[in-house]
Formats: sequence, structure tokens, C-alpha cells
Amino acid sequence: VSMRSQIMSGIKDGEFIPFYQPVVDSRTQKVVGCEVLMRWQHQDGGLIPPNQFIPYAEAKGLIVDMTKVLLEHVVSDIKKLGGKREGLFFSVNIVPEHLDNDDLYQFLKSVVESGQLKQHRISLEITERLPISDLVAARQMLDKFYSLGIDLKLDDAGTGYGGFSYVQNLGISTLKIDKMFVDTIGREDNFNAKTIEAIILFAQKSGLNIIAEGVEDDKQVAYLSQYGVYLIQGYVYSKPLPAKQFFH
Ligand code: G
Ligand code: G
Ligand code: G
Ligand code: MN
Ligand code: NA
Repeated sequence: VSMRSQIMSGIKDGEFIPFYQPVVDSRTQKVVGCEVLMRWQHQDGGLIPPNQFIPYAEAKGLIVDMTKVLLEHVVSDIKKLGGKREGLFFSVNIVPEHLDNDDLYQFLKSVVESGQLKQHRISLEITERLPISDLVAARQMLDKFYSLGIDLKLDDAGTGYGGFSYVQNLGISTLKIDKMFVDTIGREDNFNAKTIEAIILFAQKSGLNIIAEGVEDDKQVAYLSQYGVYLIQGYVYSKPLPAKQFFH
């Protein structure tokens, strides 16, 4: 059976499910939100990690429908949570294609207007590694999300070529420093170690919030604190968790 037809039937059967990786404020040790990370709960029983199907789905125009399935699970998980643990954000990864038409907006609008999520916030993450062909049109769509209370985070900051222009043109609320730079903390002799300082300074001068990704140890947390970066996503606090564990 082809990859394409397996994914199509996975979409029909709702097999694309969320794991949730906590984002923690290192000052309070409290969870302030999470990133939603997709897994494929395949009908033959396996849990397939995203690197085995997301690149294919992104290339073949299947990612938008998969994200819809993912979001339906997220909404239903949040509903089960009720009013517990108020005020979390749920960051969902989108691709430029999600901004090409109204579908995602209409879906999230109806979710927001139904009041099902009112104790929490949906947020969008866009990677700077993928090109956006029409920044003006993308901005118009993003403004509509903002009017729903849905903000935009810039993912993989520093790894692509879109960074400066996305910050300038899209209305980014938060910059996510990629693991590649966090990994250089403590290695003072190389170019990337200076790069992380430059990224942090750029974000702060631009009035952006910052989340550091892929943080694995206390030394990295301490370094980031010195630079005023307190929002941490990484194994030092938690791996991505299945709904039952994240919402325990
Ligand atoms: O843990 P992790 O292995 O979850 O994710 C691997 C990569 O897969 C991430 O870096 C991310 O770029 C991508 N990814 C995970 N979930 C999603 C998703 O829902 N949509 C998109 N477009 N990419 C995702
Ligand atoms: O609302 P607040 O001041 O917290 O905004 C944080 C960031 O979110 C700002 O830097 C801005 O870039 C972005 N932002 C706020 N409102 C909008 C909006 O209506 N559209 C877009 N695209 N971005 C917005
Ligand atoms: O969307 P993005 O590429 O930013 O997704 C984050 C990726 O980083 C996911 O694959 C997630 O599982 C992974 N990740 C998150 N925290 C850590 C960490 O502390 N160490 C490692 N090795 N990977 C992490
Ligand atoms: Mn991400
Ligand atoms: Na990243």
C-alpha cells in the first residue's frame, strides 16, 4: 500500500494524534503552555514519529488535512480538562500552506466562538525554514488569527533564511531558539555560541518573547537565565507526553 493511501486512511480514521511537550517558566518551575507534536497512531499498532511521515506529508500537500485531525484531538483533550490548570497555551505547528486559504481560520474561529477553549489559548508556530511566497497575504491571514486571540511564534529561529523578514512582516509574538544553538552553550570558542547571544538580543530589542528549545541540562537553564530567557522547552523538564500524562 502506498504511503499516500496509508496517510489518507489515517486522516479518515483520525490516526494523527498529539503529544504535548511542556514549556516551563524556570523561575517558578510552573508549566505555562506546551508545543503540540504530532504522532501517527497507526492501525497496525505502532506509534510512528513525525520524521517518518511529516516531510512526505508536507511535500505532498497532505499536512493541512493531518493538522485538522490533530487539532480535533487537541480540542477534545482540552475540553476534557475543563477549567483545570487555567491559562495554558497550546502551540500548533503550521506550514505556509495553512495561510493560503480560510480553512484553518474558519475551523479555529468556530472552536473559539463555541467557548470550548476559553480557559486556554491556541497559538501557531511557523518555521523560518519554509519560504512564504506572499508575506502580505500571510500577514492578512495572521491578523485574522490575532483577532481570535491566536498569536504566532517563530520556530527554528536562526536556522533558516526567513527570520528577519518574518519578524518584520508577520507580527511574531515569540521567538523559539532552536536546539542547535542551545547545544552550543558552554562551548565558547565557536561561531554558534555568539549566535545564540545575538538571537536573544535581537528578540529582546524587537520586543519578542523567547522560548528556548531542546534544553537538556541545568547549566543551559542557568546560562539562559543570565540572559533573561526563562521559558524553557526541553528534556531538562519533560519529553513530549501523551495526553493522559500531560493532562494528569
Ligand atoms: O518530537 P518531534 O520528533 O516531535 O518532532 C520532529 C519534528 O516534526 C519537529 O521538529 C517538527 O518540525 C515536526 N512536527 C511535529 N509535529 C508537527 C506538526 O503537527 N506539524 C508539522 N508541520 N510539523 C510537525
Ligand atoms: O498584543 P501584544 O502587544 O502582546 O502583541 C505581541 C506581538 O504580537 C506584537 O509584537 C505584534 O507583532 C504581534 N501582534 C499583535 N497584534 C497583532 C495583529 O493584529 N496581527 C499580527 N499579525 N500581529 C500582531
Ligand atoms: O517543531 P520543532 O522542530 O521545534 O520540534 C521540536 C523537536 O525537538 C521535537 O522533535 C522534540 O521532540 C525535540 N526536542 C524537544 N526537546 C528536546 C530535548 O531536550 N532534546 C532533544 N534531543 N530533542 C528535543
Ligand atoms: Mn515547533
Ligand atoms: Na525548533
